[in-house]
Amino acid sequence: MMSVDDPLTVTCTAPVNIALIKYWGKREEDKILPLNPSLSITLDVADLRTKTTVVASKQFDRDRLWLNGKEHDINNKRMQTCIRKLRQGADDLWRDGKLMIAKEEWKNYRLHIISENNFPTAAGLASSASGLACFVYSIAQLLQFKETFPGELTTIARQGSGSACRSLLGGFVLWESGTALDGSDSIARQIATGDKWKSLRVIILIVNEQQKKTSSTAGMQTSVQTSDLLKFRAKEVVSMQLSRMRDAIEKADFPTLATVTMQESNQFHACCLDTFPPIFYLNEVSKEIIQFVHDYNADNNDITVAYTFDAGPNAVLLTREENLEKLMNSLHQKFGFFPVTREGVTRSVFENSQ
Ligand code: 2P0
Repeated sequence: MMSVDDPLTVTCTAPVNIALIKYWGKREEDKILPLNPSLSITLDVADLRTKTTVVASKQFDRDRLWLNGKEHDINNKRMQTCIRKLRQGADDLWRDGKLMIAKEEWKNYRLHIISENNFPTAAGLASSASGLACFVYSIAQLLQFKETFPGELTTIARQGSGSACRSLLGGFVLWESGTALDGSDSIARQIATGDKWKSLRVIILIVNEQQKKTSSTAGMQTSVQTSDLLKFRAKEVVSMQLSRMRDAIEKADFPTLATVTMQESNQFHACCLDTFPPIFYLNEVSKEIIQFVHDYNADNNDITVAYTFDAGPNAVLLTREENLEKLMNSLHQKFGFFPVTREGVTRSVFENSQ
């Protein structure tokens, strides 16, 4: 039997994804099964990303986790579920004799996980998505995890944080709500690559870097309990908007993509307002940006820019390359700041720098 190197090290990066059709609300809390399907675009991993190094050693006395230089408790339920599921997956490989490493030896290994974001954490910029996607992917690499069905890894990342399942894939990504009780069909899959729409650009306007007051997890729980609008949305609205969006992606129809994106953002924030007590993620600057986008499109007599906001005041704008310079100048004139990033949708997902 081969002996395992000690320490073993894997470093991976995972990108942020931005939801165009929003996930808000779970039908099952423990397995993180969503009320409705969602659809996102994955940003280029070069800009907004999490980088995670996992070191496994027999010299370590326990598993430990550092996030942006500060130690965090790794014994939270979600991370432990992900680690357990990944180890189970590796168990199957051991049974099949596909791993060169003695199973008994693995038991003596402990993990040190060092993770850092190159953007504000928990400010509504999808840090939990890239963070948990990277956490799961890095450990999967270390354990040489092989999927037993397509999308299995996304079902594990989903149990770390719902939106994380979408960050395992590039381009346009659909997260199915699924119907199975065990969550095995609530997977994320790519529905179009970034190449499908090379001219698409994403601009991020940092309005406030502070951590949000209401976490997404807590906020959506209260919404599920109290918002009638959220129930109506999940039942009557999302499937229609999803089909319009998929059609728009297929045809590279920007005005429709933009319209549905803005309507989705607005309905998500309307659900937050319909939650009791209400949740306010947008601030006055966010609202000015919304007004700016509608005025800009009206002045141009065309829909050339869209906004979307997640669980925070920061804006994500979508436009096409040919409109980028003019839009950036207008933004600068109006708000006096330049966006921090402007990325196309790309196919780049992970680099494994082991
Ligand atoms: C989304 N958001 O689709 C929506 C839009 C925020 C607004 O996914 O409880 O951090 O870990 O599953 O994934 C935020 O939710 O929540 C989110 P959990 P998560 O991107």
